[in-house]
Amino acid sequence: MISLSAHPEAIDLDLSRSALVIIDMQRDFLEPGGFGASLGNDVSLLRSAIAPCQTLLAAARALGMLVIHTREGHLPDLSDAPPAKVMRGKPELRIGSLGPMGRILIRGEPGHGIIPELAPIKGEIIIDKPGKGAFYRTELGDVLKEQRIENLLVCGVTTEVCVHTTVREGNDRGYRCIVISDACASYFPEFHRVALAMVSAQGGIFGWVSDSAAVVAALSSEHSVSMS
Ligand code: TIU
Repeated sequence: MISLSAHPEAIDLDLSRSALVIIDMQRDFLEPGGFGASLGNDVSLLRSAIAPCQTLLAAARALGMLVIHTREGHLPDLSDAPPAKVMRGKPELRIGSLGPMGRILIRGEPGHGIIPELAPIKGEIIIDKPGKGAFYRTELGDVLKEQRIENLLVCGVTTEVCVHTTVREGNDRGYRCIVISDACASYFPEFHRVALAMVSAQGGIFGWVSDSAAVVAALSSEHSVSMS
């Protein structure tokens, strides 16, 4: 059991009941020519999350903690992509359109892959999800139940979209969700800041917010740590 410093208050975690969940660190969101760029975003804004995610991943691997990577994307025939999601933006840049990294947000295409800096290794779980939340129409709930996981250390992109949706879904399912602030990022820095504030406000209405330094210190020492 460790005590992790967090907002609105420290949280005790049984590491054997905890998983690191890395949300959608895919080329489609972080590299030029993918889905994020097709929506008009500056994808370079997400790169700040890479190094903190690498640090968390290394610490989790060193401890043998369960690691789960998620990927947002759709089947090539778009049968899992509702028209309400597809029919937005410029027709030539929609989900399924051909871009420089293959068809945008389609499973199996180069752009759908996790960035090389955070490539999964053998034994880590990859959850393919058609929605913003990692629980919706995926096996994540079953995996967590089977592994007897109670706590989710959540990082990835984007803070206010897929990280938030997953944390809201997880919170409703009874998981303690701790968002790792510097290991998340948004195309909108203000949304990132406010999204984090929304998680920990009202006594931690959706969960807790910590940072990668606090998590790594807690994981490596298994002692109480304080956030800077
Ligand atoms: N557009 C945006 O901010 N995010 C997404 O569409 N998906 C994820 O957050 N992964």
